[in-house]
Amino acid sequence: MPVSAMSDANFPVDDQGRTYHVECKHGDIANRLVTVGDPARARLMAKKFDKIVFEHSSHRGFLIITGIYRGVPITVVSIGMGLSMMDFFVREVRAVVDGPLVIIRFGSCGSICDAQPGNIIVADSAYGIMRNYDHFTNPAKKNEEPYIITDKVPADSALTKNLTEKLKGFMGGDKVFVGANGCADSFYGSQGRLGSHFRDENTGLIQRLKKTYSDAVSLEMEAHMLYHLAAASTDGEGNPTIRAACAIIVFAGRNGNTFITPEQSVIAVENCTKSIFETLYEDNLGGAELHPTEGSV
Ligand code: R1P
Ligand code: URA
Repeated sequence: MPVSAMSDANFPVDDQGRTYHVECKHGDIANRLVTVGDPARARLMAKKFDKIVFEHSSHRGFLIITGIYRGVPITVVSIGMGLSMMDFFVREVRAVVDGPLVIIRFGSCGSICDAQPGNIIVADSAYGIMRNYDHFTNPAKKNEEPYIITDKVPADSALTKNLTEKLKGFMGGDKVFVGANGCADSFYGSQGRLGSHFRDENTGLIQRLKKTYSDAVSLEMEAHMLYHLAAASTDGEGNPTIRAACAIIVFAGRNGNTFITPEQSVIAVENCTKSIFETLYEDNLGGAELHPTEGSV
């Protein structure tokens, strides 16, 4: 249940202006954001803050932690999994923050390149992979491809460049890979995982992705929605208001059927947190805020 009564069916908010799902209001969220899937990852990141100034868990599973890092406010939000959760997050934080937003997704993925579990992939672009639902249930559409692959949407190039440099500095250059990320609407069928309980028709899917995009490196479930909404964001005059990038830890090695160990995960989260916070600390919000301060959250 929401914490209090809502008004406005078009964009529901409570009597204090709190959004319906993320439950954030003006003043809760910084212009510099990190979004993660797992609340435990958000809490580990928050340990690197000098202090925490706001924390809230929403009834729909969003965890918001706003803290101060080297004098600069940064908000970490854990959103759970999938395209809809990214959509809720981006639209609801956009509604309660004035000025530009810079958002770095810090997630996990499966590698379809040489990157091994524990390595980091920077998604310099992302594309969608959707099950073509009608293909499976409408005999007239049986000839269509079982999966729809969208065009690539680029990440913000300056943000990606700085993030990649920081990750290479903290992790070592040989552990950081850059390329196109496939963002699927399932962990299973549309990431080419095989099983016998459903007709998924996906045995050749990963090969098709690599053929479509020679720089295809990884598979996860939110990056394309983030880049798409950043590209579709507008200040009313056609100028985008959101810049975005992604650093994703390889959890599953899809080529060699390997998986990350807990120890590798701890090291990766530690080094990525430093890299992401330093990248956000140095970002000047496109010149909108050259001297960020603690009081500006
Ligand atoms: C699947 O296990 C989840 O892990 C990945 C996928 O995108 C999906 O959300 O990212 P997170 O670790 O950020 O949740
Ligand atoms: N997250 C995904 O979406 N896929 C993987 O293989 C690993 C993490």
